[in-house]
Amino acid sequence: MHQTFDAAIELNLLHANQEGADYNREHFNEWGITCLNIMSSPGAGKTVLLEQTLAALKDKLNIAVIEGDMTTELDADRLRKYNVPVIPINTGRSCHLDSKMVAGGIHTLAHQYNPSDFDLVLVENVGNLVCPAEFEVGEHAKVALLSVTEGEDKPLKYPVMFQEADCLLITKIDLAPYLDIDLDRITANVRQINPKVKIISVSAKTSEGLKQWFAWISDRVIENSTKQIATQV
Ligand SMILES: Nc1nc2c(ncn2[C@@H]2O[C@H](COP(=O)(O)OP(=O)(O)OP(=O)(O)O)[C@@H](O)[C@H]2O)c(=O)[nH]1
Ligand SMILES: [Mg+2]
Repeated sequence: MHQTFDAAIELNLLHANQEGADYNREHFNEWGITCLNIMSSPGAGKTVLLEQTLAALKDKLNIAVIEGDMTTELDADRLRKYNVPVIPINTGRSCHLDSKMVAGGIHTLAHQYNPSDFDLVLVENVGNLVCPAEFEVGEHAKVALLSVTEGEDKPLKYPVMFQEADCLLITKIDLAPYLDIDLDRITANVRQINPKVKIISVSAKTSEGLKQWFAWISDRVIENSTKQIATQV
C-alpha cells in the first residue's frame, strides 16, 4: 500500500517537472536559444570543461550559464571571469536541478538581458550521477561526463544517466596512463547501455578532444536553430 502511494507521488512529481521542462523549452525555442544540460558525478570536470568552452566559443556564440550547486557560488565565480552572464542556483538539500529552479534562472536572465540575444544556455547541474538524469529542465540535449578515475563499471551500475545522454564525454584522459583502466571497456559499457550516444574523449589539461566537443556544440546550435525557424514559419 505504502509502496503504491510512494510510486504515485513520484509519478506526480516527475509529471509536474516534465510540464515545467516543456514550458522552459518553449521559452528557449521562442528566443532561438539552444540549451544543454551538463551532468556528472561530483568532480568529473564539468566546470573546467565549461571554462574551456567559454574561452573557445564566447566570441562565436552568445552564451549564458545557469550554474547549479547545492551551496556556494564557487563555480559561478570561476565562470564569471569569462564575462558571460552566469545565473547561480543553490539547490539547498536537493541533489539535482529541477525545471522550476531553472525557470527561476531563465526569469532572472530574461529580466537582466534580452533573451533573444543568446544562442546557447549551458546548465551545469549539481554533481550527482543519478538524480539529475531523472529531472528534465527544458534542455535540447543532455551531456554526461564520466572521468577515467571513476572506473569502467559506472555506466552499468548507474545506467539512467548514460541511457539519457545525447553526448558522453570521457574526461581526464590525460590521467589514464596512471590508472588501471581500459578506455575501450568504458566505451563498450557505455555502448551497451546506449548504442547511439556520441562519445568524445577529452582532457581539459592537454586539450585533447576539445575541438570535437566544440564542433558537437556548434552542430547542436545550428541544428536546433534551423528547427526553431522551421516551426515558426
Ligand atoms: N588531470 C585532469 N584534471 C582535471 C581535468 N578536468 C578537471 N580536472 C580536475 O578535476 C577537479 C574537479 O574539476 P571540476 O571542473 O571542478 O569538476 P565539477 O564536475 O565541476 O565538480 P562539481 O561541480 O563539484 O560537481 C579539479 O581539480 C580539476 O582541475 C582533466 O581533464 N585532467
Ligand atoms: Mg562544477
